[in-house]
Amino acid sequence: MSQINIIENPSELGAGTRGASLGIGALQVVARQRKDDFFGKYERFLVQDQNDMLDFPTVYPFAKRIDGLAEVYQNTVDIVDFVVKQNNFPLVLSGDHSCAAGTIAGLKRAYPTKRLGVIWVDAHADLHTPYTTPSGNVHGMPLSVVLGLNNHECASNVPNPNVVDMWEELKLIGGSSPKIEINDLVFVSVRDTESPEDELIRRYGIRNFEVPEVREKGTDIVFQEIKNKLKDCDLIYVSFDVDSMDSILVSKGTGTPVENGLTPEEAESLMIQFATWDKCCCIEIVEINPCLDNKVNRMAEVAFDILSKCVNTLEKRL
Ligand SMILES: [Mn+2]
Repeated sequence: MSQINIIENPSELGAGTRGASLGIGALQVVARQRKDDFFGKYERFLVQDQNDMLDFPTVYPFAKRIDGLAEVYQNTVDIVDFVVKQNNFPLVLSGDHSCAAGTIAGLKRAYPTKRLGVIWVDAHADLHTPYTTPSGNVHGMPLSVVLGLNNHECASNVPNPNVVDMWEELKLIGGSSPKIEINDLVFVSVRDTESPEDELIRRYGIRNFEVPEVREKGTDIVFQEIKNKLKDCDLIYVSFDVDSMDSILVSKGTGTPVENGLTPEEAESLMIQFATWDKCCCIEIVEINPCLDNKVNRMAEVAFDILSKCVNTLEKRL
């Protein structure tokens, strides 16, 4: 019988504001305040971060600290692969969302022949590339890494040849590229995008369950529709960026807070249902930033509630 393993990846190299590396600690504070043994009862693995690179300027403005991210991804791949090969379930707690491309690379290494579907619960589409990024922050690019996209059609930047090489290498970490098919990606709650991303969403017809649709149909129907959309996938990875939730209802304790998001109840209901799905092989939660929280540690409290209920559901299933 398989067990949950916690993988902690505190990398925040991809974020534009500082503090996402403290998100895991913020969750731990909540667990301890509630005398919940969440962090004590599962085996835990720590990804080696490269956050000391943040003490120096980056020389790659269109993919900031991409050199350090390659190392983080390699380490993530090894750990995810190890956990899966022990027949355990990787529950990944990460800093910024760039970490997710390393997790997906690890899943692909562990399951090279399986068709992997991705449910991306996020305010953002994370479909930028070094050619299109307005900020250079790689947490806006992880889906392009795993989809193998460049989006030259919408290019506004000319990254230097070193970055081009590193970007192509990043896509190959974990074995092959692309790691997922674009039809096997579903967005939930994406509502803050830029035109190069909108163009990709249009070009490929990426399905986005926007907040009004989730509210109107209800989370049960949305889950059934997602299941149907991804029915040909063998395995499903769920990436939960806490900025998918409404920044007014929850808090601003995340790198890029956005209003008009999911309620905590909607997010929880969806995440629990994803956890019931036998194809769900990995769940990751990202972008909790206690340094930015305008309500003390509220984002971590809400995220911990969701995480605990997901874990209860997983335990019944595994
Ligand atoms: Mn994100």
